[in-house]
Amino acid sequence: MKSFQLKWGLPLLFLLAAFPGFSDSFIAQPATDYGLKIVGLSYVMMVLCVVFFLLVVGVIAYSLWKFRAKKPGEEGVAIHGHTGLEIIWTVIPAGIMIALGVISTVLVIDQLNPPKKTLIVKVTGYQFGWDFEYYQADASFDSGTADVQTVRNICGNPAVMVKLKSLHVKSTDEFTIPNNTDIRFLTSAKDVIHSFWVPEFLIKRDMVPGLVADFWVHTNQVGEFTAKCAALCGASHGLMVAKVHVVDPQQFQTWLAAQPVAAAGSAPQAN
Ligand SMILES: [Cu+2]
Repeated sequence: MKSFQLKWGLPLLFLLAAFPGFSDSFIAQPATDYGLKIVGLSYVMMVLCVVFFLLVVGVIAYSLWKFRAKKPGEEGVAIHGHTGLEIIWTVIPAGIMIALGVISTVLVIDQLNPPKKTLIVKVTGYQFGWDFEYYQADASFDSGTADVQTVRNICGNPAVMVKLKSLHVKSTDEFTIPNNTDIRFLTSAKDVIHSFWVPEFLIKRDMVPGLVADFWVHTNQVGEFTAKCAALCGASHGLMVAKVHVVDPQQFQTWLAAQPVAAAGSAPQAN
């Protein structure tokens, strides 16, 4: 039974994962443009894995059968070297690896170049909850031309970054963002290392005290999702979940206007 699992378990898992319906349990359905690209790339890699696994195992199985010793004591056919084949099975995998590397690099670089105008949501993790602050660049400030570190540092500087609202209340367990909008998340932590993860965004950032890490997404789906802390951060780590409401932009403005402003001086200082 064990050998059956070893032989067939993994390829079976790959095959099942290639079906979109079944793969929901492995990879979340993307709710952002970036998520779509990541899932697309994952499927391309998955299909390549399955194809090459079957190809290699198929050739091995065929060779075992074809070139077997047919009678007791008889030697199997000994074959050594085939320059043409060796070139093919070196060049093709190398080409695929380079192509996947280039595509992955493009996706990484994409994260380093957020659009010029984004809604900025600063998320601060603490034991055991989240603080959410909303910022928008002042009209005179072009966040697209400022380097990443500058944008990370300017939150809270009213000269360039307008704080729209702070949802700093103990145990904030939900927040709202607009659909069809470029949103830049700046993440940090107050006490220990946390990790901000919304599975449907297909991107995750570790939240380290004293550092601000960012990522950006373009939301493309209205719905309710769950933000989770993805770093074991203490006894009540499991309670660090927050509902994410992605709503129409007009609805977002209404929601934001209705939020009470956090008391002065209570805003978290994480960076
Ligand atoms: Cu945590």
